[in-house]
Amino acid sequence: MTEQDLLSIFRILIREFRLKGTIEDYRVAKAGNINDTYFLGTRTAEGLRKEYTVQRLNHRVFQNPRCVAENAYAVTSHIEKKLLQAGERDLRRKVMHLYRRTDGSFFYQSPEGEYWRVLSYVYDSCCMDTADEEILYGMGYAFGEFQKQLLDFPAETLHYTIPEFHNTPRRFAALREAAARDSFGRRAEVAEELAYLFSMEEHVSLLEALHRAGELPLRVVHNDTKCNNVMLDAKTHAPLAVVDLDTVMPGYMAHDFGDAVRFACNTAAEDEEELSRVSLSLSRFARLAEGFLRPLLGNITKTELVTLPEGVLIITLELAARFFTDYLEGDVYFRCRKAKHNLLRGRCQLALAKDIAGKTEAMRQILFAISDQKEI
Ligand code: GN1
Ligand code: MG
Repeated sequence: MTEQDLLSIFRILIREFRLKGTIEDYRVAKAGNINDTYFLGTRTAEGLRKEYTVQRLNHRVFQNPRCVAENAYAVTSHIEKKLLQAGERDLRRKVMHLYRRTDGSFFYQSPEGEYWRVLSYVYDSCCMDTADEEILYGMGYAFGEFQKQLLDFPAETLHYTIPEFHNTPRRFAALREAAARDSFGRRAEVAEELAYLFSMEEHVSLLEALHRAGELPLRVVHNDTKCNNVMLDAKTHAPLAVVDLDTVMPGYMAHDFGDAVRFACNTAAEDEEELSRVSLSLSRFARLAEGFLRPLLGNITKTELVTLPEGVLIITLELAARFFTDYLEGDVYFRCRKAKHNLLRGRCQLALAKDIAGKTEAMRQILFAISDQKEI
């Protein structure tokens, strides 16, 4: 997309969503493997600076944009109500806001069929891909608080914006199918990795099985709890708001906890090529877990607590399977920023999963020690 095209889209969005001011500048958000995100700065006639988040939704991934918007709206309205009841004054920095067009809709569809939307920008904030242990506590707290705010929200009323998103057995089946097709002749290159993944397959149906047995409640789950989805105060680094609500859906708490740990407690980046650098840091785990559990202690079930470490393993195996599937299918889902990016990501997640598999008991002990401070 050329700069001219982008600027003309911004002008249309300013009109359609009744945003204040005219374009002053914009930045492209670097993170994100699915949507295109921009931060748009405007200036009003009175000289006031305004900032907005503008996104082009990937509608090949999110095939029903209306459902994505309805979920985000329902969840943010609920959180907003909670914050107001608690006397929160800084509402706009504590919960994401979705702008509506004059007809009430949340998307502008361009003549090319692209879906554009406008979200609030959390003022004076930053986000981080990696953080020290103090900030990690705050990030865990933000995701725990998000869960807490939604404990009384009827999860079953939410849409599945991506069907079977964290159905890990289904993800493994998709990997097996992609390997059988081998449309790009890449199977041989990942044979060893696939053999390890499939040797772990028996572990990945635990959460579904417990739910079916009536032992694990369905919750409102964020489903993409990378620590860079928590906006922090630019100066104090205190957590402000959880963003990126596209995958909010019914699910299990272990998924949110697991994904947060998978990303933030890895001693390396998500796509680290030097696999000896990849591992799960238990001290980082302890800080993140303390933060996550703090608002939830007393509100979650014993089974939920006990199965949190399995969530870490399952979500890491699942993402490895997803990256390898995309590699086998010719890199059509995740945005690739370098050659063989999905292969590298898959290998990194696999190395992490191997390390995690040997640390589930250690993780559980840490969780017990934290929860001992208060009855679950
Ligand atoms: C995608 O685009 P982003 O970074 O928000 C993906 C997540 C993965 C993540 C891995 C809708 O999230 O599930 O965990 O990449 N989102 C979707 O980095 O598939
Ligand atoms: Mg996301």
